Amino acid sequence: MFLDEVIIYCKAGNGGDGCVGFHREKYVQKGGPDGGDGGKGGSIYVQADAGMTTLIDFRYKQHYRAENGLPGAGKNMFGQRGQDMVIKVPRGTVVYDAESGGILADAFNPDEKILLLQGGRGGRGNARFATPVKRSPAFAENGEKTIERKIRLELKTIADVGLVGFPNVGKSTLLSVISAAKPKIADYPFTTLTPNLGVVRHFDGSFVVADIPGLIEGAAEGQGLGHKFLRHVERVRLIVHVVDVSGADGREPVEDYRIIRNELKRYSERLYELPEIIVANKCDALQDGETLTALKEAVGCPVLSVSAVTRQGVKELLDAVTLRLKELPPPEPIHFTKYEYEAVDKDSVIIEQHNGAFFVSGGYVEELARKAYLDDNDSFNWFQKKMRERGIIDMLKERGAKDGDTICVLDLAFTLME
Ligand SMILES: Nc1nc2c(ncn2[C@@H]2O[C@H](COP(=O)(O)OP(=O)(O)OP(=O)(O)O)[C@@H](O)[C@H]2O)c(=O)[nH]1
Ligand SMILES: [Mg+2]
Repeated sequence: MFLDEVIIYCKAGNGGDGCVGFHREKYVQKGGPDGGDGGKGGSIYVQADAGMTTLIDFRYKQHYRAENGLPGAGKNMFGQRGQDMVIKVPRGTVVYDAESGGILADAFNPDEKILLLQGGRGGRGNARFATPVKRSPAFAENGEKTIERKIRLELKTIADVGLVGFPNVGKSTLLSVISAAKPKIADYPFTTLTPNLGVVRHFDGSFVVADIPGLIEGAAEGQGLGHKFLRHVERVRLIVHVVDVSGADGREPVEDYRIIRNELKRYSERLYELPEIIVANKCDALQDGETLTALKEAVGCPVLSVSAVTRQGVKELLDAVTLRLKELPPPEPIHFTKYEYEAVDKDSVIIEQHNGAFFVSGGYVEELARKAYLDDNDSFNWFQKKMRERGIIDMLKERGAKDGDTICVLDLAFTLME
């Protein structure tokens, strides 16, 4: 079974919570804080697996969760990191955030591990929050909770050559004689229902050919099997356009050729502009030489006369393809800007209180905190001034923060002082 589009649900692991702990030892009355940090949650990666050709496995397993980080412990012990999860996908799978449609990854390079969702940050233990004023903080930070994301996988096969043409023109027959692939072949339209791939070895080189279901006029509007399989030739470097010139089906080769060109154009300009080799197939059954001559005149570029059944012209076709591929740039991944999940709303200010400490988060404060350096007085004053200007100090007071309380923003912990 073949499947080229699926929705799955992925969640990176939560970060482990930080620990509140105090050093204990005989004869030492008040040990310092020694609660360790929580472990980072496992991240989710995708990896192209050359052995896979369909997304069918994802129909049976839709939920993917990486392991959570473990909480920190006393004696400054870090919590264990959650294990990452690697989702294997066929080569050529494009990964989208299903809600926004933004592209997250293109599993193009074999075996490359691509980060999809980052595991949650581990919370910091209380040892990290000790300040000269508050030497024994009795609070720690919670680990970051991650959000489950709805992800869409779309397979866009990676091949060098795409076979396109009307149904029944002999595309699959051609694939079967040039490669070891064993596609279904029969004398009726729409024999091929899903793409077939074949590796062609010619002299000392090789290339991959994709054979897709036949197209008909109006494929763009969903006629026949529609356009949906064209995504499997979207990334090829060269189109081999197969036309039946035998006249056996009562078709007009020139018209057939134009209809298919038009459908390619309607699908995408890029596909339309790809270099093309035209194959006049079924030459063994040519009823009237006129059709072939007419096609050659109409298209204004070389047309290769072939018979997939007798193999006449097949070697010449492979020579021509090999030569053409040599001139063409190597295939490359799609160009895209990775979709970034909105971390926090830019204007939001979130104040959380645990065990007497105030945790402030949100786009603006976090940005400030990244710039500030608390050991430097000027920098710290600047930071506080900005917080005050933005009304964040007032918000903290409204929430009950008093002088001497600890305020935490990202990695910074400081004492509120008026
Ligand atoms: N005489 C002759 N018949 C051919 C040739 N190539 C293919 N055929 C026949 O044409 C019919 C259709 O061949 P397929 O290879 O299934 O055609 P297709 O283009 O893959 O068709 P779809 O999968 O429906 O799009 C079969 O009966 C083949 O035997 C050829 O060179 N000469
Ligand atoms: Mg076929």
